[in-house]
Amino acid sequence: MALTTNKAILEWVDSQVKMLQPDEVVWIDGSEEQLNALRKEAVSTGEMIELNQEKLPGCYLHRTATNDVARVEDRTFICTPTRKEAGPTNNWMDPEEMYAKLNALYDGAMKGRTMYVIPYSMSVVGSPFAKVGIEVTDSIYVVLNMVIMTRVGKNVLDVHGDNPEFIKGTHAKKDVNPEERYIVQFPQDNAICSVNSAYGGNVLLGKKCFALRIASYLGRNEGWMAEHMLILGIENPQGEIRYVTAAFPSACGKTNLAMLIPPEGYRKAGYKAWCVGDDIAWLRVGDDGRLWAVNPENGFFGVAPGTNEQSNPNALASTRKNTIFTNVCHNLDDNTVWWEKLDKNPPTNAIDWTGKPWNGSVDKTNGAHPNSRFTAPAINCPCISSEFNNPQGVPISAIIFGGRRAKTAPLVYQSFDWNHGVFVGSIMASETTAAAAGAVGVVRRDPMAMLPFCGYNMGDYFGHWIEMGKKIPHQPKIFNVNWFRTDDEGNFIWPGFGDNMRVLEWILKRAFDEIDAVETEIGYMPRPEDINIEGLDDVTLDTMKELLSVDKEYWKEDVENIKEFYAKFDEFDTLPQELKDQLAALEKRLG
Ligand code: GTP
Ligand code: SPV
Ligand code: MN
Repeated sequence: MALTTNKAILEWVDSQVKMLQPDEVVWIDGSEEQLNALRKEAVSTGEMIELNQEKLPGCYLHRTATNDVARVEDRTFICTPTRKEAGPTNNWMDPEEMYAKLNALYDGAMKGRTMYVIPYSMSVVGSPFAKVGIEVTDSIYVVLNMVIMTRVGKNVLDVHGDNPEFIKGTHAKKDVNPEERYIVQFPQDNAICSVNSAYGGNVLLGKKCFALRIASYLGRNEGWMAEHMLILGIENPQGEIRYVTAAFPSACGKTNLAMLIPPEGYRKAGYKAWCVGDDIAWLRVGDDGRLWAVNPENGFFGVAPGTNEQSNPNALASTRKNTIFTNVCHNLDDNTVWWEKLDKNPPTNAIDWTGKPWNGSVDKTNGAHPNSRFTAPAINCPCISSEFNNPQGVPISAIIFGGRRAKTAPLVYQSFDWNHGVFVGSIMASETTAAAAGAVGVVRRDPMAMLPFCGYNMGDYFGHWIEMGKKIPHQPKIFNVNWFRTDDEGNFIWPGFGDNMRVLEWILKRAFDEIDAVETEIGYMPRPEDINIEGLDDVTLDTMKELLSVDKEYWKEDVENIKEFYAKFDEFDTLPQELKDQLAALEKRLG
């Protein structure tokens, strides 16, 4: 039975039923009863495996098809009336042509199946900044993940009333044929279409498709920003909490930094860290002239491999109940889960992520897929911020960009000002990871970590950043970090994880004008002795000198590469003059 009398929603759901022709339509009201029935059904069909309910209460395992394990950027489209609006970095197709293609794929796609109608809110239900979406899907896995990742249920519709505005999301699993897989955004229509996938970012339409691609488009029109950023609060011994956001590309450390545990010396002194978000931030200028951030999500869709008691105990703790694991290794001995680097004892009697028997003591293959994930409720996180459900969000003092760079980028530097900071974000580059299908470890430019997520012309997106700067009387300072510098043997030099607190301390001091810096060609930098290395065994002042060194030859090479990247925007001439000037100034400083 429909859970609303909202005409616009009912009409749209009707149109979906006509097209997809499901046998049955079920509205998701968000009740535990209904969800429990769905869990039972998914277990009975083998879609999900119920894990050891003593060790992992409320936890389930799901395996996707082996060809459906990551976002598919080459099959992701922004369909705007003109190619110029989508810009040179997005795949584009004429909306009419794309709708025709999708309608053919969707025609009767749910025959013999049930269509679930998921009403959900991104951000706190009914808050002035929340936005409502309806996703229809034929996958229980999608329903149960959306319930964790967003705010789902009848109350969303009740609060929404007759409001005709909502984001339409259509997902049909079909037979997950990669040749006919499409992830499509129609920004002008507030519509998202996904077909032939059942994996994460491709099908949990509230996440990348809505909260980044569609929201970035809305943000530009409405004067706010949707960014691929974590939100973190650092509490000092005086009890004052200062907040930062950080944009790193997929699988480059957002969840880890967002849940950081300060090193022992800091904890003893009284420092604490609070997680507000680990992947997406919606940013607005507050009445007080500061930039405020909310996390529109309600859970974490985090990378499992590498998560352990040392690297990220808060993430691990978050996954101990009411969590869905996707494509991890199934330990048959005690019906639990395992992934690479969870501990040094891989199970010997297990099923790997592909569904085959696996023995960790002899098999050289991965037990878990490198992009295997956990979907965990945010409230599970021991360090979740008390502001997590504050509809106003938190005020941001620093914006941090970063990526995986073996050599070029130093551990940390600060931009000279806002526009230079936008430039620093626009020239971000990082080695690709398993979060997206395709080659891993190739350096590519990924401005603001938004290359796969910007819902319109990225040149205009840079322009929006510059315009926003003018509207923020108390601008956050902008920084760049690189946790991934390597030595000649390819080992990471910086210990990373909790020790990143040492770099955050410098960043926050700079944000509040509490410490001087060295002016260099690329920006302001700490003196090597300005980063606290007390208690670190393997890091000396010489290590810090190396981590903070800037090789001008690498940077001159980088400038050539940036020019090539920027040249992409010549076609529609959307690159702001401010960024062209910044690049020329950098080249001049490098000599
Ligand atoms: P998405 O969810 O894809 O957006 O990824 P993310 O940015 O949240 O990345 P996440 O924190 O899950 O980290 C991904 C990988 O980077 C994991 O394998 C981590 O172990 C590794 N990693 C994270 N932080 C650090 C760090 O400070 N140093 C090093 N060397 N590795 C790190
Ligand atoms: C990312 O790839 O940046 C993720 C995972 O956070 S997904 O939801 O698949 O996009
Ligand atoms: Mn992400």
